Amino acid sequence: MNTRSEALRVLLGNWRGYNTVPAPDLYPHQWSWDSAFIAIGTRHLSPLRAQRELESLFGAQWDDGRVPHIVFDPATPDEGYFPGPSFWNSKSVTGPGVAATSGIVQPPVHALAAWEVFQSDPDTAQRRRFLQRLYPKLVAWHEYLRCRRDLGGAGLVSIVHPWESGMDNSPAWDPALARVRPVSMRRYRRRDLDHADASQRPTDEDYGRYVRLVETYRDSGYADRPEVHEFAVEDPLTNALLAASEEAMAGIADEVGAPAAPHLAELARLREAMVARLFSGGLFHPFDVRSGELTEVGSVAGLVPLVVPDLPVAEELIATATGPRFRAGELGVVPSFDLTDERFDPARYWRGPAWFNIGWLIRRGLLTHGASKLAEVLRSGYLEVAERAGFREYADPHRATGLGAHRFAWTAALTLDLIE
Ligand code: 2M8
Repeated sequence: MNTRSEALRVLLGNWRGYNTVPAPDLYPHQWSWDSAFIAIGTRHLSPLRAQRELESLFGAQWDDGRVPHIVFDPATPDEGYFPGPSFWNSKSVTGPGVAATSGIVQPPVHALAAWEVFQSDPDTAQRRRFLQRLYPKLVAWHEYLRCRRDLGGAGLVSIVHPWESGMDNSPAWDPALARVRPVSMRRYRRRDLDHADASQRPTDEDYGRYVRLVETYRDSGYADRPEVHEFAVEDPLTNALLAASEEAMAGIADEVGAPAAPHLAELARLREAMVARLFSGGLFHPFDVRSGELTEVGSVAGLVPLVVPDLPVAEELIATATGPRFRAGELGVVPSFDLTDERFDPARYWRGPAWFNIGWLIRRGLLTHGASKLAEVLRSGYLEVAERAGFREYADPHRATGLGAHRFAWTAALTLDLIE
């Protein structure tokens, strides 16, 4: 197959006028961090469309600055995805006239994407005042995370639901999630299993806990008081992407005539706090705010801080990435979980399979830190998976078998970016 034209075909097929759905059946709405990765690839197809992708997402931003993790497509019936708009009941907070959304967030990779999109076609962007309009929204978004989500008091962002990590059923969440009482399955119906193989998705027990956490947050009016959150974890990936996005914000600020220095100061502050609080044994780990302990498991989220410029522990991270726990150099892709841990599962979602967005981020981090050989190994490794397996949601890291949804938008978008 011609990988480039197939990737374009997926992006065109999933485009819905203002945004791109991650996968037509399984994920029929707009997802926050998906849109950022999709924009990064779509800029090679149409920089204008890439700008629209981000603009439509920020069009659904809440007054408090949060960018919801799902913006629901009004043309898709409520039961097309669970939990749908009626379950989240976001309009009770945002009021009518605003798009129905979820009330949780996803990792803040948007400023980084906006800066990449701008650079691909500065003329169109300047004519449309793309960055001028987006910059204040990005500032409000980062402020929400910094001010409302520092639940641990260490200057780091806490996620309050595993879905906020983007790595839903990672074993990294198991200990914190175990304290949450699952909602009975009789009270809701999973829709994901209509479209995906149960052995490649989170378990029913996980889902019961995800639903409980949404209900509690929703019933509090989506308040961020610490006592509302049974699950509160400082996630290395979320904080690393915020730091990398602050670097992008410095570039954006320069472009729109705002001071860049506060963004660079914020980047430095986050980097220092992350290393001090989350780094141990060659990897970053999540800090469980409720137990007051680091969860020392080998999630690939712990390698993503490589995207933070001038990271003082980059060499240790690269050694872990290429060592027995992730074997990135041999495999050409990065598994989502420690290969040597008994919980590693090559087919179950975020418990082992390799994902394109994570590979893309780690490759970027390797380039940032001068490890260009390994970066190239990953680039060709992921391209080979796309050629062999098509644009699947994730892949078995050993056999490179494609798994999960077909025609998955960020896989197509990031493949395009790796080709260009
Ligand atoms: C997955 O998450 C959603 C919930 O947000 C789900 O399982 O239904 C994750 O892989 C997440 O990272 C991704 O953004 C989303 C849509 O692709 O799907």
